[in-house]
Order: sequence, then C-alpha cells, then structure tokens
Amino acid sequence: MLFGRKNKKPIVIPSKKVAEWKYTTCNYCSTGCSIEIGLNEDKKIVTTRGHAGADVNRGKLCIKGLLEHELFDSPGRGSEPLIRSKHYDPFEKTYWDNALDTTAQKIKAIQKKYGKDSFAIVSTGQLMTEEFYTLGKLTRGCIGTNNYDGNTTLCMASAVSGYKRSFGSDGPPGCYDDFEHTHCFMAFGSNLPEQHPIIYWRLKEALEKRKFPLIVVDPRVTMLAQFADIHLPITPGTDCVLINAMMHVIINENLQDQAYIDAHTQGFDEVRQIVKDYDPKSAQHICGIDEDTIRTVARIYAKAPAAMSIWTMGINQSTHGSDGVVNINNLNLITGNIGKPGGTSLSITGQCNAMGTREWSSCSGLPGYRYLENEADRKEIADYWGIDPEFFPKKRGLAETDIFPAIETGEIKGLWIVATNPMTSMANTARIRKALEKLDFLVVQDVYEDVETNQYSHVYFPASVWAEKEGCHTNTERRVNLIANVLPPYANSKPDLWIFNQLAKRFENGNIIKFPEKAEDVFNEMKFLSKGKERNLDISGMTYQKIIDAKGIQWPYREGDEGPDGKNLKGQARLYTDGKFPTKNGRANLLPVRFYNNNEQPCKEYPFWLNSGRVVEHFHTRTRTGKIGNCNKFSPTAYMEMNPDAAKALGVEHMTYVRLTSRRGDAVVLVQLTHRVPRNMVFVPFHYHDCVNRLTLGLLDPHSRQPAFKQCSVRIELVDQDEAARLNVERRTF
Ligand SMILES: Nc1nc2c(c(=O)[nH]1)N[C@H]1C(S)=C(S)[C@@H](COP(=O)(O)OP(=O)(O)OC[C@H]3O[C@@H](n4cnc5c(=O)[nH]c(N)nc54)[C@H](O)[C@@H]3O)O[C@H]1N2
Ligand SMILES: Nc1nc2c(c(=O)[nH]1)N[C@H]1C(S)=C(S)[C@@H](COP(=O)(O)OP(=O)(O)OC[C@H]3O[C@@H](n4cnc5c(=O)[nH]c(N)nc54)[C@H](O)[C@@H]3O)O[C@H]1N2
Ligand code: SF4
Ligand SMILES: [Mo]
Repeated sequence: MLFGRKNKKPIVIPSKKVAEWKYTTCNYCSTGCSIEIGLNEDKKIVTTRGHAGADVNRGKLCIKGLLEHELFDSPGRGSEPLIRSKHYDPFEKTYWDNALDTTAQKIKAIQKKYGKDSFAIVSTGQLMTEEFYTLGKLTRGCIGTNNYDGNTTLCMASAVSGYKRSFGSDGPPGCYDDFEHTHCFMAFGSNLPEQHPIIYWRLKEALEKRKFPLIVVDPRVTMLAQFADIHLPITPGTDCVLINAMMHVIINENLQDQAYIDAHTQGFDEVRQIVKDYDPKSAQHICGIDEDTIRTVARIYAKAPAAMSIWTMGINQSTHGSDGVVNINNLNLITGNIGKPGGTSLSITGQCNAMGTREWSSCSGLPGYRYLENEADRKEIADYWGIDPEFFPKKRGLAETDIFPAIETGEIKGLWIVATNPMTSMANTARIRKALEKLDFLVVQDVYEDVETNQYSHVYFPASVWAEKEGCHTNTERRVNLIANVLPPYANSKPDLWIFNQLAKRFENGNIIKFPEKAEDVFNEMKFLSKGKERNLDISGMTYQKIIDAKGIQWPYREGDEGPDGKNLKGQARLYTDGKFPTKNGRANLLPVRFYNNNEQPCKEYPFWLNSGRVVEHFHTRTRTGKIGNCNKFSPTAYMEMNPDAAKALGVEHMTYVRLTSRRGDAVVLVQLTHRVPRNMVFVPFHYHDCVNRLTLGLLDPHSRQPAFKQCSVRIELVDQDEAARLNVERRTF
C-alpha cells in the first residue's frame, strides 16, 4: 500500500519580497521581544519576524508579535482630531491647533474655577518612555494637577508598592537568566504560556536542559499548571495565608537562611511571631491547600540551593495585592533568595512599557523614582526644569481608582485619558459610564477613534502607534529596548510626544521648561537625571545605538560601564547582589502580613467565584487584536470557562449562552465547558466590552489602590438562545 501522494508537493513559504529589515521592540506585553519589521521596495510593511540575535526572544515571537505589522491601518484608526460640545453628539473634524487650543483653554478654565486638582490625567503603560517623561513634565511642571495616574494602578501598583515596602525601592531584582540557575521555580497567579509566551519558552528551554521543580499556585488549571510538578489550586485571594504557612514550616524546622537574615534584613522577629498563627493545619481551611502539600512545598523551596518566585495578576489584583508581594519577598528574604542567580522575587510585568511609566512618568512622584514627599528631589527636578519647586505638590495625589469616585463626588470636573480604555477595563462599567457622563470636559488620546471610552469625550486626539514613532520600552527584567521609527504616522495622527509638546506650549511654564522635539534628546535628559552611584535606575551609559547593537540593555548601565575597550554592552543582570538595599540602613524589611477575609464570597444567591484574566490571542480591550483576523478568529465572542459538573447540575450545555448576574450588573456569555475551572468558579476573559467588568466589584488594596478584579461572586441563569445570539451580534464585533 502506498501512503501519501505520488508526486510530493513540498510546502512553499511565499516570499514576502522584503527589501529591508528595521529594528523594533514588540508593543504588546512586557516580555520585550526584539522584532524586525520587513519593508518591501515600496517601503510598505509586509511582515515581522523575531530578531535572532536578541537575548530575550532569540528569533521567536508569539502570535501577537508575528501579526503585529497588520495593525497600522486596521479599521477604526483615528485619522483627524475631533471635537463636539456635548458627548453623544456627532463629532466634527477639526485642526490640531483648534483641538489643542480648546483643550488648553478648558483645562485652565476648570482649574481657575475649581482649583488645580479638579482636572485629572490618566495615562497608561503603553507609550514610549520618552513620552512618559514628557507627559510627566507637562503634568507636574506646567498643568500642575496632582491628580495624575496611570492604568498601571489596575496592573502593577501592588508590585510597586510591595517592592517599595520590602526593599525600599521599586525595580524587579531578577531576570530571565535566573531560570538557568534556579533549583525551584514557584509561580503565583501567573499564566506564562498564554500571557508571556516567550518568557515561558525561556523557562521551558531551561527545564529541558536541567530539570527543577515547577510549582504553580492558581485556582485554575492554567496551561502553566498543566505543566507543573505541583499545582496548588488556591482559594481565591488567600495566597498570603499559604505563604505564611510555608514560612511557619520553614522557621519551625529551622530551614531559614539565618546568616542572610542577620546580615541583610530587619523585622525577622515580627514575621516569626505572626507566622506562629498560621500552622498548616489551620491554614489549609482558609487557603484550600492541604497541610501535607504546604509542608512539602515549603521544604522543597527552603532546601533548594536557589529558589525563585514569579507572580503576576493573581497576586497583584487582590485586596491583599501589596501584602501578597511583601509576603513573597519575605519568603525569599528568609531563604536568602534575593540577588543571587536563580534566587529572586520577580514580578512579571504586564504592558510593554509598564516599567517605563513606573520609572519616568512622574505618576506616583517625580522622574527617576524620585518622590514628591522628598524636598531634595523636588528641588533637584525643579532646578533642572528651571521652575519654582513650590509649583510641585508635596505629596502624591489620587490613584486612577480614586479619581473616578472623585468625579462622582464632583471634586474632579475634567479628565484627559491617554492610551487606556476604562470603559472596558475598569471594574463596574455602569459606575464608570456615569462618572464619564458627569464630566464637564473629557479628552481622549488614542490610536483608535472607536475605542469605547471615546463615546464620552469632547475632544479626541488621534495618536500614532508603535513604529510610527521612536523611543524606548523597559521590559520585565529592566531591559531598555528601542523602537525605531519605521513608517510615517497614519493619516493626520501624531506621535504622543508631539501632542504633549504642543500642549506644553499653551501653558506658562511650557515656555520656561525645555521640551525637546526629538525622542533621543528627551532620552538624553533622562540619562542625565539617572546618573548617580546610589541610584540603581541609572541609564547614563546607554545610547540609542548601543541599545540597538545590544538588542536591549538592562539597567543599571552607568557611564563608563562599556569598559576601556568600549565593548561591554551588558547592563546589570540582578539587583541587590551585595545584600544592600535602598532603605535607610541598607537592610531589607521583613514585614508581618496578617490575612483578613474581606472579599465578596460565593453565597446562596451568587454561588460562583468570578475569576477573570486573559487569553493568548487577545490583548486587553481588543482595540488591536480584535481587528487582526488571525488573532480575533480564535475567540471573537465573549465566553466563559465553566466546570462540566456544575453545568450539568444547572442544565447548562456546552456552547450555549447564559446570563451571569452579580450585585453590580449582568452579562451574557457563551459557555465553554472545561475542567480548567473548579466546580464553584467561572473564568471570563476580560477582553470584551460590556462583559465581565459589568459584573466585577473591584475592591481596592489599601496600599496600592489596585482593584481585586479576580475575586467576586455571580450566579448563572439560562437565557433564550436566539435573543442572546442577537445581543451578541449587536455587541462590538469587528
Ligand atoms: N495574550 C496576552 N498577553 C498579555 C496581556 C493580554 O491582554 N493578552 N496583557 C499583559 C498584561 S497588561 C498583564 S498585567 C499580564 C497578566 O498576566 P497574568 O497575570 O499571567 O494573566 P491573567 O490571566 O490576568 O491572570 C493570571 C492568573 O491569575 C489567576 N488567579 C486568580 N485569582 C487568583 C488568586 O487569588 N491567587 C492566585 N495565585 N492566582 C489567581 C487566574 O486564575 C489566572 O490564571 O499579561 C500581559 N500579557
Ligand atoms: N476584569 C478584569 N479587568 C481588568 C484586568 C483583569 O485581569 N480582569 N486587567 C487589568 C490590567 S492588568 C490592565 S493592564 C488593564 C488594561 O486596560 P486598558 O489600558 O484600558 O486596555 P488597552 O486595551 O490596552 O487600552 C490601551 C489603549 O491605548 C491605545 N494605544 C495603544 N498604543 C498607543 C499609543 O502609542 N498612543 C496612544 N495614545 N494610544 C495607544 C489602544 O488603542 C487602547 O485603546 O485592564 C485591567 N482590567
Ligand atoms: S511574548 Fe509579548 S513581547 Fe513577545 S511577541 Fe508576544 S506579545 Fe510581543
Ligand atoms: Mo496589566
């Protein structure tokens, strides 16, 4: 018998006729993959590929990066500035000068009538670092409002707050190379294969070379959990309890690294005292992990020559987010796992430049991790910009999640939203809509004019995207990488840097402070402000050319770090290698964490936990991936994961629609039956408008003000299928 064809037809990869490859960095997640964009002879973009010489991704890209070149002229791109006097009225096209003049006048009028802080600004983790620094200069130095924050409060705020509390400063101390050295890898609420596919690929490569235990803490059987040696399906929101119980075992069995604790930390006695209350026997009833497993995991972790933890939104998006981070840091400090190869506390960042905004945007303070609360920092920046230090507030203003309630109370009257889509991404959609409707003036600055939040604006600024402009991103491992300008801005859109610079000219201090037009000149200002022996965030040795040559450099990289022959293009892989921390006495803080149960819990009326997150093919509110056919077709419809046993009990069938109802609202979703979720939980990707965030409660973490997106409760009801299908078509589908 003959198998296959007689005349074989080998697969032919069609030639895209690339004439030139241009260097950039991916603009989606924080992995920081180096991408080359292929242009044909007519300078048209035809493809993208991973850069084989880049240490981060070594030629690989995930589905989003591979198709990223398709986003430039996707539907809904903003082509002209738009204006109207009332939201919901039709927009009119306008000139940039008019849009900018109107905005500046409105800001000034609102501030004059209601005070400086009555105009708020909410930005993002998705601009270039140079743009963040410039927006900070404009906000802190010219407009002068203190109610300025980013969507990073929905994302990284707990990690930032936890790092500051434990180590005295923000900044992830580890790197991807730690996978090559670790002897135990523990992931808390992080689904690398879907959310950071190339970081996962680096981990898998390390595991193939040298086996080490992979422990995954997640209430769902995620793709990472499926590959784990030990999966801990934790009760939502209780990671602190699990970690306290692990530390209880470690200290009881004297497995801690006492020499490290004595030399480099303070507060051990307080932690020892508190974890006495968390013996595995009682802890198991709170966190849902049996006592034997807790003991086993604690022993494996503490006995490993080097152990590391990573975490993402399963920790940060919780009412115990900041405490969760502090407790992961506690675990690593007491086992001596900070600053050594394979031993670290590595927060996996979210957005492509969430790190850049933390470092340079001035959202939570002043540029370069400086504090508004610190007089010397205020003076240093004011002197450098050439303005009076008294112009700066003396402490940080409201976070994004407090700005919206302040609109409700009338404290804030005007808002400028840059590159974020709160109508889809913030908890309790109905409440967000009401707040946006209440504003006297809203400006939306986005790449897409069909972004949901724009329905409520008075002025719309169309922004250029990704390689239509130039600048840097910092990834999860502190690596600064460059996006080269590959093509001109779409239609009459403008780079965000240009928009900030033009608006600055319309404010008094904008004529005193220098606002360079070129991104590289802005970068040079940041380099200058980063210099200093005591400063870890030092980028003074970098140049755009060096960054391209190295395919990204990790900070700190100080002036002179290139060495006498000028050939060292590697920054510092790890922080705190000498056990010295940027606290007053140089010691890291061990901080006791007590658990209190303040989440909305499943109950008789709302019997299911509602968990939410992401899938690999979509990015956030789908403004980009929803319009790229090969991404969108994997999941074009809002759906939820549901356990088959729970479904059977309710009479719910696979691929039918149901209604989810919470105390806030309802949403209709398609059911996907899967054992990935336990019987008392459903999981809904948050990518769809008018879906999961109509239901979420979003209680705030007291330290970071980050919402607990992943913990609230819902009930499930059967619905008329035809009606639901119709509703679903009416919902935004591209
Ligand atoms: N494809 C894709 N990749 C992305 C993004 C995207 O939108 N799409 N977004 C980027 C951004 S901004 C971010 S922040 C990251 C997010 O990356 P991840 O945090 O990895 O992704 P999520 O799906 O939000 O949540 C991860 C897991 O947390 C679990 N979880 C829920 N509650 C708990 C809990 O109480 N404890 C624990 N331990 N786990 C819990 C959920 O079950 C979920 O599997 O992804 C980045 N990468
Ligand atoms: N229920 C639930 N809700 C969540 C989460 C969850 O896990 N569950 N996760 C939260 C997290 S971690 C995050 S990070 C947020 C994300 O929430 P958002 O920030 O609201 O989501 P995006 O869709 O990324 O919005 C970014 C916007 O910026 C635009 N944009 C992209 N590049 C540029 C640019 O260069 N310039 C300008 N001006 N605009 C640009 C895009 O078109 C898009 O409209 O969602 C949060 N919401
Ligand atoms: S892993 Fe992240 S950075 Fe890399 S290609 Fe995918 S989305 Fe882009
Ligand atoms: Mo995020």
